[in-house]
Amino acid sequence: MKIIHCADLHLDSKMTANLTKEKAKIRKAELLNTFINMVRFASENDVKVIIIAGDLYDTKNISVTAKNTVLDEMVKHAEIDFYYLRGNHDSESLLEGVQIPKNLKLFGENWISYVANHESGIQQRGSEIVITGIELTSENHNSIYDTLNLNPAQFNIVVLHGQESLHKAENDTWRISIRELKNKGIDYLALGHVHEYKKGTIDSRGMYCYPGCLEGRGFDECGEHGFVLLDIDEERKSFTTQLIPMAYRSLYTVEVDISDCMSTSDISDRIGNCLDGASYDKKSLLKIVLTGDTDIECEKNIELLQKEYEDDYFFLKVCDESGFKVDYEEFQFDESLKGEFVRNVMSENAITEEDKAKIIRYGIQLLMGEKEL
Ligand SMILES: [Mn+2]
Repeated sequence: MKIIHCADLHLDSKMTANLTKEKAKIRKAELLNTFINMVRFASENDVKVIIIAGDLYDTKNISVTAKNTVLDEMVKHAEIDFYYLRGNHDSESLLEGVQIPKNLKLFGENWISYVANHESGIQQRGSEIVITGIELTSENHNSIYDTLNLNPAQFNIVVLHGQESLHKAENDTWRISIRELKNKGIDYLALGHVHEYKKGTIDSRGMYCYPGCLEGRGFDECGEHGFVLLDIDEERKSFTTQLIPMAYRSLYTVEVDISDCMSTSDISDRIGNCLDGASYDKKSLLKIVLTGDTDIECEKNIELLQKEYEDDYFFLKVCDESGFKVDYEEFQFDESLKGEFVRNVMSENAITEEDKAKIIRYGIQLLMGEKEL
């Protein structure tokens, strides 16, 4: 049986951190459309189950569109069972006043187990896939390890939403101890909460996995995003997993070392080389980070660089994290105003080295005739 494991879709995220209102609106629609695409993939590839391991929505106030779209997709695809376990961002409101579709299975504050694809008759042969989950609360998060009871003869998928770690934490509801889940008969632990793809082993039998979010939203969610596809051989109790990229757009942080550049034009060439080498899709969102230390006399106009490249991608911003290097020996015996200025700043003991470099940089820029800094 094929099963999709997704999490952290954060539908209805504001998306305005980097984007204009108009682009944020487009991006919001794309997030929702990627959910539709995932369900379409499931339908076309004979996937029987979609597990949503929390944070389907980003906020409590869900738009009518986002709510309707998710429920309508479920109703339209009666051949797929949806297992939805709520995360720390989800609230009751998705299900308020709506008729729960027959193929939507929910979890609660106590462990609940479902036999996957129950109607198919597979369970009669004693080779069921059982999906078990619990929504963490401040009351239950310490006791879930003792109350979990699985039949080791079955193929066991356990669903949880929280941060994996070795130990549990008394005061942290959203912490999951992998160590305490050892030897419980788990084959696959379907997790949500961590926004990038991550997997590891629980014990000699089982593994845990975070699919990461379905679409990257900010530059802390760079790179490839999608869902995990499990292909389970119920008879042999063996399975494979695979990350299927599904995101419509990707985000990338591109570091560009500008150490020996002397002008905006030099820096632009350097950026151009990096972008050409990586060949990012035009749909991408890019953050160019300038690094390294330039000469204090380097002429550098970030706005111009931004303008030069921003139309080539859906979104691009240039962040200057480069510093300056001051060749003090060069100014030691310089009799010009510049030399005098540098020596004055250098002799100030109350100023940090980093600040000295900045002050010297600004002073030199002014002396060189740059009108606005
Ligand atoms: Mn979460």
